[in-house]
Amino acid sequence: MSEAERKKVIFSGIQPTGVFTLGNYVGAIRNWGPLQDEYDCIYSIVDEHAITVRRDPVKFRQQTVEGYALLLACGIDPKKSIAFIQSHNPNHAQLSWILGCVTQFGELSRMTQFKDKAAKHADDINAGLFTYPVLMAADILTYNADVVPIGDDQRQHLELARNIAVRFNQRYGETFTVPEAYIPKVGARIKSLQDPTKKMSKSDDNPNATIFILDDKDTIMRKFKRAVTDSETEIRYAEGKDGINNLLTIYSCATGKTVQDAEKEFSGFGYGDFKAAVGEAVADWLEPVRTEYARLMDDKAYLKQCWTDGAQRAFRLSNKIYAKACRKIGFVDYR
Ligand code: AQP
Repeated sequence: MSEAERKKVIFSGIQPTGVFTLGNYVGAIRNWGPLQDEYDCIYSIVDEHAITVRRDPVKFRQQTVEGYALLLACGIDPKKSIAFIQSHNPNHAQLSWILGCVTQFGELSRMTQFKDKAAKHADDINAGLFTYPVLMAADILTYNADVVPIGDDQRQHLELARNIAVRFNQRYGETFTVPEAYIPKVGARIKSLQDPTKKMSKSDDNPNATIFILDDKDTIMRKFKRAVTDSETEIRYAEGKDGINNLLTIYSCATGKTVQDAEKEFSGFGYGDFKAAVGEAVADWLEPVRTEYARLMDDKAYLKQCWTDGAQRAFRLSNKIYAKACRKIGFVDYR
């Protein structure tokens, strides 16, 4: 197949650290489904990344199965795309070791996620937390992915993956594709409903801060009702109005309307009515995901069949690139 005929390759992943949030959905996963026709897509539940924080094994195994079901419920078709669990393909961890040897300590020390997570988990600043971005580079480079759809918080990690690819290629000869980030224009960083200067996160201690994509309508309405806004009365997107900006962004993503149209629609409304309208829109938007998730969780045999098939396809595909990297670096061939 000529280079012009080859479909571009997409890789992206999400950690099975709990039910996905509205932030994960808006910033990442809702974009993954529509890309499946145009690209060769590889989507992963990245369980190896998740163990950088200590987890209860029983709960973690359950969350990984749930995460996989959520991936499919969000529109990933395991026939069109490769949908698999990261630890089922050993090439990620193996390549990560090689890439770690072309990554500088100083580069990893500058990663803001490491600094944030190290502060949050001060009693367990393990080496995995530090080398997390190298594993992420391996996830992407082992498939020679061209494009990586991510939220804005992953921009710095993606930039590092690009630098690692360039450095390896310069040192050992052309091996890896240098990936491009695909970051949505609207909704790249959905903020906490309780502190709209912070990103919405799965592990926020405040249950009202985060919308989980399996929340029922009453819960969604209640959380939006309590969302922190400001002391003004005007619904417009402006500097210093983080809470309202976040709600306008969410409404725009849930309805497909622009932020400007949303501002016009709610001109003259009170904050209370606006919050209720955002809640309604989000609940309606997420309803099909909840229904499909319940259906999939009733058919574990099907899920297992999908992730087994996904693992085999992911392994086959990544093997070629991993073997090439081994050759280039000077490892003795045994195949
Ligand atoms: N708030 C967000 N807005 C937009 N995009 C987001 N993403 C995450 N949060 C937002 C994007 O979702 C993808 C998967 O992210 P992840 O697996 O790294 O998980 P996470 O939710 O980002 O992890 P947390 O919240 O940091 O986990 P906890 O709370 O367990 O520590 C990525 O593409 C990310 O950009």
